[in-house]
Amino acid sequence: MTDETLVTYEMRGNVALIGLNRAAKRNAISDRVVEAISQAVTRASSQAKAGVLHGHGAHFCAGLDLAEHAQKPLIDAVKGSRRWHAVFDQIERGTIPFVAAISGAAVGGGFELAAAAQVRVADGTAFFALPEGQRGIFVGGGGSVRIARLIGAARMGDMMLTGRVLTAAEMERWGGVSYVADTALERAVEIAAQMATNAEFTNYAIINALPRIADMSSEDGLFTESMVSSLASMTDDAQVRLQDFLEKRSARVKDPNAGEKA
Ligand code: 1HE
Repeated sequence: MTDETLVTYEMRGNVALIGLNRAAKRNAISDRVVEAISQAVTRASSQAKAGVLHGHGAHFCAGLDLAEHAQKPLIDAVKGSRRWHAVFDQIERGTIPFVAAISGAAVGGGFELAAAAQVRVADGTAFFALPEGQRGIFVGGGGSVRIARLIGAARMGDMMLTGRVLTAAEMERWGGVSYVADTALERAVEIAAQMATNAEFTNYAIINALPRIADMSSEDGLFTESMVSSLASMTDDAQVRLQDFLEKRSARVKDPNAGEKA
């Protein structure tokens, strides 16, 4: 099997769809899958304005390929985990925003992959678990940082200690997904297409400045925010878009309650 078939790549308008394609193994992530994700993300970063991560078949991703992992010497396990970190970092702090479309299992490393995207959409078939405790291993794909920040370290610890499995609705209440939709992939593509219409510099700043500012002291964060916002205002894109608004050529923010007002 070539790496192109382990992970599919499709352009839809200016959105890149990156699909894990090992349905027979529930899209478990082997070393080669990690490299195929990296290649696809690199390609999307130069060709697309937003990306969608999804899984072919019924499941998003069953996590680390346990068959491959069981054979690994300690040093290869460390190198493997560090490679996951580097590749998932390309998604979390790259150049374009990503939406994870979650159907079926988002388990272990699958949830870690979803946590690297900027936005997560799940449908009614989705379920979330961190069964590392039962497998005698630990998260190694960045979950102890990303998932802990997303849902809180206490909830993540609960998932890992008890092995509990959460539905999409439960994970939405915990803040681990932002949207629950009828069809995760369709909704994710819509959201990505919307993001793709934003100013490129602003998207870049959202992706790269927000997580860094979250790691800073308030004082450093506020200073960095002033620098980034001033830079954004200097772009040609900002000048054009601000004029468009002032001269009533662009859409206003839509009031979701407008229909109820009589
Ligand atoms: C796998 C994997 C895998 C399935 N590595 N081969 N992840 C887990 O502990 C989750 C393990 N998987 C499952 O619990 C279930 O497979 C699912 C709930 C996701 C799906 O269940 P089901 O009934 O649809 O499929 P299945 O029959 O369990 O699996 C189908 C095949 O996929 C089967 O192989 P086959 O050769 O017998 O057909 C499974 O062995 C294979 N398969 N999941 C390898 N994960 C960077 S650190 C991250 C740490 C973690 O990710 S820990 C969590 C690992």
